[in-house]
Amino acid sequence: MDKCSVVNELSSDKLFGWYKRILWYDLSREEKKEWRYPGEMARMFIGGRGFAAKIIWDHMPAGADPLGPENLLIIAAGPLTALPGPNLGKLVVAAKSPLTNGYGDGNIGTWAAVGLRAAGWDALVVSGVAKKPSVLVVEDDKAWLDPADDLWGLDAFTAYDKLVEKYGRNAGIILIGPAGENKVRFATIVSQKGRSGGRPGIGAVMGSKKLKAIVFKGSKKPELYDPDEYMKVATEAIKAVKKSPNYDFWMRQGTMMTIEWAQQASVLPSYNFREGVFEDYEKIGGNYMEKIRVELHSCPLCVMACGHTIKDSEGMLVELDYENVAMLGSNLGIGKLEDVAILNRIADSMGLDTISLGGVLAYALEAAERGKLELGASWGEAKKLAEIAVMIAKREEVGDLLAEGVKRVSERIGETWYAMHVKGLEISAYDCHAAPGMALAYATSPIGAHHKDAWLIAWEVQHGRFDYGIEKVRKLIELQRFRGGLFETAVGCRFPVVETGISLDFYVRMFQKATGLSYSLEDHYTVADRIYALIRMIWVREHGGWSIEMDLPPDRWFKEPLTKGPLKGAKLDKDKFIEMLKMYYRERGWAENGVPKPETLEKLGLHDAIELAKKYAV
Ligand code: PTT
Repeated sequence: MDKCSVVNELSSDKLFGWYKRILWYDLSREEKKEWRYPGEMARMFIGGRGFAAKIIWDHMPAGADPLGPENLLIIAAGPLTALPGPNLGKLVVAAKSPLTNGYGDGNIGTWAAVGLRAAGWDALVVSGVAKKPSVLVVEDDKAWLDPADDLWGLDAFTAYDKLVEKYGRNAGIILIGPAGENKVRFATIVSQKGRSGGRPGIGAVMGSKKLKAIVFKGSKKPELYDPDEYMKVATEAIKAVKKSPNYDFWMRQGTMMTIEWAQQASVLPSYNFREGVFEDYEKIGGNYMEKIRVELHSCPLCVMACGHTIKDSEGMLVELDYENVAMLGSNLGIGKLEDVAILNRIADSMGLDTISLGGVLAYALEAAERGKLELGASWGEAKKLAEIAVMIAKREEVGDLLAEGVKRVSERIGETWYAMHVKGLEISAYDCHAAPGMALAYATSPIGAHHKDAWLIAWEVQHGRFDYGIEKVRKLIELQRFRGGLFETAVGCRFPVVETGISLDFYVRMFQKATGLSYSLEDHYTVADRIYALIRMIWVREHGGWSIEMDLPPDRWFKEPLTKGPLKGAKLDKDKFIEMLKMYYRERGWAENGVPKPETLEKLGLHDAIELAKKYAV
């Protein structure tokens, strides 16, 4: 296979940690290009989400069909990805979302992160549509398509085994299941039978391009600025994780410990987010999981594995997480962990996002209860719901409607006030009747209602549930800056910091020693602010303007109080919430309608977004 043609050499300045090259593969033409991007791009956007946003802004035509050839599927690493250190085996997957029509991304732990870096690329951008089902193989400087006729239609577990058999155990593989092939709007990209990323339908984008899988292999290593000092800091960081007082409990329960905590805090979503407590929480909780746990799975390079597995009611091994169990358990009224695990397994093998699946099934159950939809299942009926989950992945019968996601289904049915989403992305597993700060986190997340950018809920529970003040807004922005900024750009897992409590300074220092750039935490925060503003401008461009309504959480939390638990009677106050949202805009230097002000963009160096901001910021 030929080397790629080099299309751009804009800057010769030396950078460590990055390869300074991005592979661009056009599926329609079966053509590959090596893009040597300017050093300025690395300095301003670092990598991962930063690169994805910059590439979408610069290269995707406005109004592109998210399921058409113009959409760009971006797989991006950062300068820390796949280096030794706590949990750096992660990748950002991004595209314009078919669920929200805005910017979408996800973060997946996978050997493909190691493979992409070993192949010597900082990112892969895929455009066009393949003529037939294909596997894109990237091996060092080479890239080519292999036919995937024998894989198309297979579930993601069977297909993964076949891919490993063909490309070898040292290949890093990401793939889609039938849901991605059938363009279910909340299909994800999956890996290693239990890792999943790209909640806003990034798997559907991959399916629309007729790509069943991407395989990465290689033999390269990025040159680091000071490898010895880097190793010292990374080793120190690993030791700090293992010494953390939280480490032992984490290793016993991982994210599953959150079920009991959420019940206590009245934020465990139940019955389509009607309530924050669930009568059978102990039967789906971390303590119960610990008793029946089989083995522990992890992402590559992980020092605090979170993939606790159990056997489901059909005897199959399934990896569980808090979000999966809350959304497919309490939110559907299912109080048996082994049954919840069946739904979790179907989601993983079909390539459906568990959070959105739980959200759309709960919405459908409620709509059926209200006589608005024929579903053939009721709350708690795990077996029937599992059958519907498969129908969603295959787009069969009622599954074809539900495959459109909560927003579209609710608009078609004409009942939107209990449709639990923001901007079209289903809400993850924290009820916000009594959590205005977490509701604000959902409202302002750059991809729609996801907790990844700001898990404000734990802080909020400790610091005043019913407060709508500036302190909460500032805390939210701080979390967005390091969770949605540093970890999504350097690209690594945030768990060492947010779960074992090691200092962010380790990552700041690892970044310095790897890249030679003396960025402080404040500098990383500026990068994060830049990326947030740019992503907001992508949304503005795609939606032809913006209004505050587009940042509001669902009506249910404003209209209908909790009827159970210690916070019975609680609901959000809409006027106060809107005031808090406006505070958030002001803190970010955005206008009253949520569009970044031209002077803010100027300050952040986003000069080519200023004209659009002038048009829409009011
Ligand atoms: C993530 C979202 C989450 S967040 C969970 S559980 W979590 C759900 N997991 C799913 C799954 O599993 N299968 C499935 N079919 N769909 C799923 N959808 C949901 O997706 C593993 C961990 C977790 S477990 C979390 S919080 C952290 N997320 C990180 C992040 O976002 N960024 C980052 N830098 N580090 C993170 N570390 C943690 O990683 P999305 P993963 Mg992720 C089976 O994918 O789109 O970002 O949505 O995927 O590699 O499995 O993350 O209580």
